Amino acid sequence: MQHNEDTQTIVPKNNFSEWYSEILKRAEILDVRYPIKGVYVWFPYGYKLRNLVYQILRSLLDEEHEEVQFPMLIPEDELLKEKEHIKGFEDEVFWVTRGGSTELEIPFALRPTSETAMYPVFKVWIRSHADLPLRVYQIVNTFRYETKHTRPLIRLREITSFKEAHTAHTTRADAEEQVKKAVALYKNFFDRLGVPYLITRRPQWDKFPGAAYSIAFDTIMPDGRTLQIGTIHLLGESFARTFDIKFEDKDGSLQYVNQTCYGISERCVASVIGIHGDDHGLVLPPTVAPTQVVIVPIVFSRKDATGDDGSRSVEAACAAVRANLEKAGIRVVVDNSDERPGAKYYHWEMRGVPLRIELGPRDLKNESCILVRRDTSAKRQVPLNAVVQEVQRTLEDIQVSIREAAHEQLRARMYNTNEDAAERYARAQQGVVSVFLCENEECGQKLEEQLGVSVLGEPLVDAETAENETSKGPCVICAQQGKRVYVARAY
Ligand code: A5A
Repeated sequence: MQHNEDTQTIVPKNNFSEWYSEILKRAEILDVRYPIKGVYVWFPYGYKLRNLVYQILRSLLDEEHEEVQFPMLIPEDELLKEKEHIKGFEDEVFWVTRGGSTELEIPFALRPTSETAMYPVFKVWIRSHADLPLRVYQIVNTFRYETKHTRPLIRLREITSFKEAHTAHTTRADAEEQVKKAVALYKNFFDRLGVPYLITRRPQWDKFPGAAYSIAFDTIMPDGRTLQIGTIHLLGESFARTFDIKFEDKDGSLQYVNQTCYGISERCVASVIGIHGDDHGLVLPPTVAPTQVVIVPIVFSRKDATGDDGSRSVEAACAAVRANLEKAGIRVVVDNSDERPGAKYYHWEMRGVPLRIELGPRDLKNESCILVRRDTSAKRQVPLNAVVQEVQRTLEDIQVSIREAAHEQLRARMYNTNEDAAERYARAQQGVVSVFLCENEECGQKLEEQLGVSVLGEPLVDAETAENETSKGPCVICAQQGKRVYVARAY
């Protein structure tokens, strides 16, 4: 292990855009030097983080879904079948038009999402009510010719880690039930990442192309802009009618299936990085940290390291601590490189390792070591014979406290400024503003223009608070009856 990076301080996080680029590079998450716009390369460390995040997502999905893999190429005629859908995507599709030097008779689209790849096959898979519900997912790359400013992990032209789930049901009620389950699943997922979210129903004029309605998870990034980190769509029968997906019901009649789909991309990794990181680099929740504990031997001479004089060596003590932590299922490394301790601290802090153990000759004499938390920098002396329990307990503490800190940040960026137009404008530059808006698309667009924001939609509240009397009021644009909506500058 050689850490060659310079140890100069990084751009402070309050300059979020530059901080973000610098962290992706210095923590070796993503290499942005690939020569296609919006297309990037995962570094090994970044990919380890990505895999741990997706392992959580996978384990949640595996409870009720089966994993599949569909082709990346979609024949043009299938892609064009669903009129609403293609209207939404036509400007974003990459096309394969040649095989070698031969023009293809039917061009192939690179999937921007896989409804039109999957549903012609659902038609032949689904025969009877006994085949339903069908619940599948895949984690694949998808391609979107994004014209807005591209950004690593946030707005990609090749989305490398697109998790899309697709379900089919006998009734609309069952499909709506699935939407609720998907919301619960995404809540669970983001909770484990310590990423706070707002859940809204998108305005009808901004739903997923082809859906009956769309529900979105958004988080607030440190610059006050929201990032949509997941969406859940009730498709109803629209795709079933287009792709003729029918099942034979118990009474022998043929019925269209009712569908849902829901997706998450590597934006979930961007949210972990953006929300928890600080001026020293990444701060990773223990659940997804590729290395949860780094052990740094503090040695001043060869003798300290190896115990030449017959005393117990620091090296051996570090190896023993590592073995015990590994046995307890903790992801741990010992940094035996030739760097100075300070350079090692810098290296592992940048990578967000939640806990550092420092162990030197003096600690060894006391049969103890020092635990240092990445999130608070708090140091504590811990007896070597209790190190496993102490590490486990501290990792749990860190998980909880970085999640709470993130929720605190989110709450601090939520503003309720229905009354004053100037204040509304000012607040919309800093976070999420809640206002009343009617369902008219023109009012939505006027508001978006006035404030330079996006309408996220109507917040979804728990059943107990649904009666909240302030959820309705006069539209800020036309003064007709409106509903409470969130607006914000969005990525
Ligand atoms: N078939 C459904 C699931 C679908 O495609 N929905 S979606 O278009 O809303 O995409 C799902 C999620 O992928 C979005 O909520 C967003 O978080 C993410 N996403 C969309 N476009 C992206 C892009 N260009 N780069 C990175 N992530 C993107």
